Amino acid sequence: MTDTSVEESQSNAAARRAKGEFVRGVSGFRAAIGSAEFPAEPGRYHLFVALNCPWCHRVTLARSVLGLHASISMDVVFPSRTDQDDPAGPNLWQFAPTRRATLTGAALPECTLETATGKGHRLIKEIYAAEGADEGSVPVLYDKKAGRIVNNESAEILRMLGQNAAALGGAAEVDLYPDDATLRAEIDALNAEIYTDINNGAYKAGFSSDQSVYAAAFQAYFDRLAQLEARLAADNRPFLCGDHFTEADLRLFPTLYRHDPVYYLRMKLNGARILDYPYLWRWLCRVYALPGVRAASAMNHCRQGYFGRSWNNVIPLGPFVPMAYPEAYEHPELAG
Ligand SMILES: N[C@@H](CCC(=O)N[C@@H](CS)C(=O)NCC(=O)O)C(=O)O
Repeated sequence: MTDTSVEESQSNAAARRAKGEFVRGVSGFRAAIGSAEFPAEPGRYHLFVALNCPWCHRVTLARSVLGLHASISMDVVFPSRTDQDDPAGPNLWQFAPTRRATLTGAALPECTLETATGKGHRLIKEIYAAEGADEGSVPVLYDKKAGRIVNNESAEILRMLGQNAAALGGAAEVDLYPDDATLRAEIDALNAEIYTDINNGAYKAGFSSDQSVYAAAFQAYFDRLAQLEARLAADNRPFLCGDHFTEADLRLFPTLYRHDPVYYLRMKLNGARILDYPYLWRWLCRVYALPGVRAASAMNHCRQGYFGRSWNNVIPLGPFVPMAYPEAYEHPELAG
């Protein structure tokens, strides 16, 4: 059975796609750090990410809040994919640290070359091709010692970084998935709802070409936001499961961080802003203020990456009322 906190059901996927529904595919590499094949060792593992990609944002957040900066290296692709005239074809993630971003007119300082395989690949696709795989998605967790991909499913990467944080050389006192059966069941249930209606739901709203699929995703997204707002409001709890930041908070954050400045417009999620939900807004600011979160979040990459050819590569600049983003996230008092 599909774990709906990790990936969506693929039943009738071809027919659903033909009808205009965006159906996310299944990731092919599913091994785990901590196994005999991939032991947990500091300095051995590497991440390939796009900072605009919300699935990558999960793993950059985990790396950062768990204090794994020094022990897990990372390369960052350019947020816009290859153009139509690229010799390898369009829509591919590429390492291009000198490419100019249309948003700023300059290179993006976070972008890197590929430094982990020893081959200096230009494209993510080439890293997969070296293992005979025809995939091209990010994030990718890579074993530098074995020269192999470990896993390319963000939900699993996030979980294994948390579970192996100490052995990997993590420095922080953060436990994203504490060893308590009741709490784990609560986190798992939230993860599934948040994945289906919010994280992946945003893509269903923005990338499906069928009005009724869009309308259902729009409704489910805002219903879930209202439910999460009520959950936080009920006892004024700081985080989704109470007093402590957990995996459920971490997985909600990338979507809400993008909502007002990007998704409201790009994903046609213009029902309301997060700023219109006082408890969710204050939660967003609270998470943003946690050590490591701001450093793992890159608003310029998010803006640059979502407005490609069909938006003329021109990036909307707002909102600036009541304040520009992401600076607004330093102001919990902005919401009612
Ligand atoms: N299940 C994957 C999905 C990742 C995913 O969809 N990544 C997108 C970027 S936001 C991607 O790389 N798509 C390009 C492709 O699949 O070729 C995960 O969560 O890790």
